[in-house]
Formats: sequence, C-alpha cells, structure tokens
Amino acid sequence: ASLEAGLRHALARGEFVVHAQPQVDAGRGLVGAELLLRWQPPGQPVVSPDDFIPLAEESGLIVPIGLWVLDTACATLRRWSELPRLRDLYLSVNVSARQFRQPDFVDQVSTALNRHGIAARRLKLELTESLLLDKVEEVVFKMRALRMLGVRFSLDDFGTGYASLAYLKRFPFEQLKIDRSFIRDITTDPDDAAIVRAIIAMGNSLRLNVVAEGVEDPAQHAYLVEHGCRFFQGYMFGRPVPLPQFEAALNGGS
Ligand code: G
Ligand code: G
Ligand code: MN
Ligand code: NA
Repeated sequence: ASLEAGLRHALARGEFVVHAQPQVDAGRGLVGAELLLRWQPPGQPVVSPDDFIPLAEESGLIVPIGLWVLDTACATLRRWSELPRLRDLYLSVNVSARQFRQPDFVDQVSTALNRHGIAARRLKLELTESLLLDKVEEVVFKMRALRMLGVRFSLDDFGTGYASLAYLKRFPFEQLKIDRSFIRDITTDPDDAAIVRAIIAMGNSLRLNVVAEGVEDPAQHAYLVEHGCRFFQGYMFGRPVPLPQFEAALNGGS
C-alpha cells in the first residue's frame, strides 16, 4: 500500500528521473540512447523500474508515468537539436503494454512530438513481444499510424517471449533487441551462441537493425561482430547515467 501511495504522488512531486544508456553502431559509433526510468523518493534509496513498473501497470499509474517519460524524451530531443554532438542521435523509450493499449496512444505521442517541435524520426518506441500476441490488428493499425508520422519501433527483450521471427513480419519494426540473457554466456555456452547467431541471421534477412543488449566485454563484442551484428548496447559502451551526465560527457568535447 505504501509503495502505491508513494508512486501515486511521485509525479506531482517530481521524483522521477531518467537515465540514458548509449547505443552504438559497429561502424559509426554512437547513434542513440535508451531512456531508463528511475524513482528517487527523497531521503530513500533509488527504486528500480523492475520494482515499481509491475505495480504501476496494475494500478494504471503507468499511463501518466509513461506520458511523463514520453514528454521528457521529446523535451530532451528538443534540447539536443541545438547541440552539435547530440543532434543526430535518436532516443528510445520503453512503452508498457497498458500504455500502448490506451485508445488515444497515437494522439499522445503526436501531441508530445508537436509540443516540442521535434522530428518524429528521432523517437524510437520499444515494445515487448507480449504486446504482439493479442488484438494484432489493433496493434498493427497503431504502429502504422505512428510509422506514418515517422516514429520508429524496436522490439525489446527479443527471445524471451513467444513471437517467432516469421510472425514479426506483420509488424513494422525497424529494430530488434536480442535479450541480454542470451548475450551473457555467448562465448561459453554453445546453445546461447547458436540462438544468437540465428536471431542475427534472420533479423538481418528481414532487414531489421539487430541490437545486442548487455554487451559487457570485448570477447562478446568480437563474437557478435563476427556473426553480423551491427548494433550494441551494454556496460562495455556505457552504463545508464543521469541525463545531465550523459549530455555533459558528449558536449564537453564539442
Ligand atoms: O535500467 P533497468 O534496471 O534500467 O530497467 C529495468 C526494466 O525497466 C527494463 O525492463 C526496462 O525496459 C524497464 N523500464 C525502464 N524504464 C522504463 C520506462 O520508462 N517505462 C517502462 N514501461 N519500462 C521501463
Ligand atoms: O528495457 P530493457 O529490458 O532492455 O532494459 C535494459 C536493462 O538492462 C536495464 O535494466 C539496464 O540497466 C540493463 N543493462 C544495460 N546494459 C547492461 C549490461 O551490459 N549488463 C547488465 N547486466 N545489464 C545491463
Ligand atoms: Mn528497453
Ligand atoms: Na531489453
């Protein structure tokens, strides 16, 4: 009960913050960043999204929280558009099923884009497989409407759900993220390595940008590059850090 009460007031009190983690291209270097939400109740330890997103989903609070994240992403992109080292990057935002299922979700996204006057192609929305299993027509319809605006989609945590790659063809994704549970032991576990090679090969043949998540060391990176993976996210390239720190690190050199 206290967690829900705290969460209920957190938005009004400005207790949410976002961290940013880089995404890199094997050839071009930094191409974008994922925004990761954190809750910082005053005088208490920071709360991880794993510990409050489920409750936020259940209670419906994910809708206003998700709107805040979306607006924060668009405000950030607006600020970045003035900064030479940051203006070509995209921002990726995690979208919960409950948020995406709101009847006015498309409007919510286009309102946030317009409010800050940013190019829709800078915004990427990360969806998870579970969303794709129900009311497929409705999901495809909304994704197409947002694609037409220029917004791009990423399939997060791929491999942990039930969606097959063949099934994926039905949805207009631009990017696919291999779940980090498959990447962790890639250099020692032949089964994980085989799964990852298969995802990369099929992702590439479906012309999806394949991102490996949770890349922590050069051996994992080398293996992934060797097997045709072009995009990476993980501690090896940068941990999630508070947005001001992310911006300062990049802008310092310009
Ligand atoms: O940073 P990590 O511990 O940062 O994130 C844990 C989980 O929380 C991930 O599965 C991530 O997708 C999810 N998450 C992080 N930020 C958000 C957010 O803004 N909205 C939603 N719905 N999930 C998020
Ligand atoms: O949205 P998603 O479920 O992909 O959330 C990404 C999660 O992975 C976040 O909790 C983020 O902090 C975490 N993460 C990102 N890079 C690494 C990494 O290299 N190693 C580990 N263990 N976790 C990572
Ligand atoms: Mn994600
Ligand atoms: Na993920």
